[in-house]
Amino acid sequence: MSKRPPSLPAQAHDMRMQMALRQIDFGAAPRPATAAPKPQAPDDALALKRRDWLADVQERQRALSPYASGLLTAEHLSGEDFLHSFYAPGRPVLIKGAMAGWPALDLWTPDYLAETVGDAMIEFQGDRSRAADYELAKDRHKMRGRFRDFIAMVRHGGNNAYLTAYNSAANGPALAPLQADLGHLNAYLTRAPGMLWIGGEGTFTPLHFDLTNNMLAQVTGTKRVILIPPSQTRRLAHKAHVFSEVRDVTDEARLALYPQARDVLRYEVLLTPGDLLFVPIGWWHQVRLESFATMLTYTGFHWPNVGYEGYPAG
Ligand SMILES: O=C(O)CCC(=O)C(=O)O
Repeated sequence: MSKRPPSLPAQAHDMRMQMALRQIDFGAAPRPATAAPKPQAPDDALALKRRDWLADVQERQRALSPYASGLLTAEHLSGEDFLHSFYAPGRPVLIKGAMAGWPALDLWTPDYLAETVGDAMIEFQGDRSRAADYELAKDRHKMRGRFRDFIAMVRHGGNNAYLTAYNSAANGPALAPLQADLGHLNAYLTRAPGMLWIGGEGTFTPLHFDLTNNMLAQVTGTKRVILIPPSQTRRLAHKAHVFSEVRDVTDEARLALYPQARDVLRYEVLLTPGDLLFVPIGWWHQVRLESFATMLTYTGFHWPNVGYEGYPAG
């Protein structure tokens, strides 16, 4: 008689796997993050080459599985699944349906916004057509005006004026009447308010990454977002702060200047009303408005979100 145990059904195999993972401490409390590593010495070229080599090898390995690479779309994503599959691994995801029922989705037209906020004074980013570095030199472009006039300026398109997350600290009281039109995303986020973006067709945010994890919540209109994993950084001429000299990976003129960016690994998403896009810390992104658009960026996740501490800004 054979001594071999009978083969296990698939479920039992799963259970064994889970037990094994527990034994190697999978269920233990997370270890505190180690201190930020010292920045690389600028002359440590070999170390940088080795790091880039590993990033390429790992990206090729991820490409073996559609579950491990690519941009997934999810519906009915629980907070726990979001944490384990996306937030903790630092992987973007497009979440559909989570904003269903938010009154803003029906209400936020340019006319409604202008009527609701009226002549309250707001801060926005202006005069952007004058200088290509309008994101890097944010402070130089801060302007003030009546909200109604701002809407009149952006409703017909152009990249000259944009109300951005950077202006949100100054705009809290003026924009407060819009709060009642927003719902909550309790599975992923605390009740900390989001930061509002309002702009017209053709508005463009150049390629950069953020020092926090961000949840983008599209309310009105459409935005085309290009996402590029951190593994591609060496192709993106990363010099000033969190910006890429390439600026726009769809612009032939820029690609002619930075040809290494032509074959960068990238994902493209069209954000439509009611979509959430999770953009993990360090993921490059550029955004183009394809119509008048309003969106909120949230950073108040239920889990730590403090990557900016210790960033070697240069
Ligand atoms: O929507 C935009 O123009 C830019 C959004 C963005 O970069 C962000 O929220 O991190």
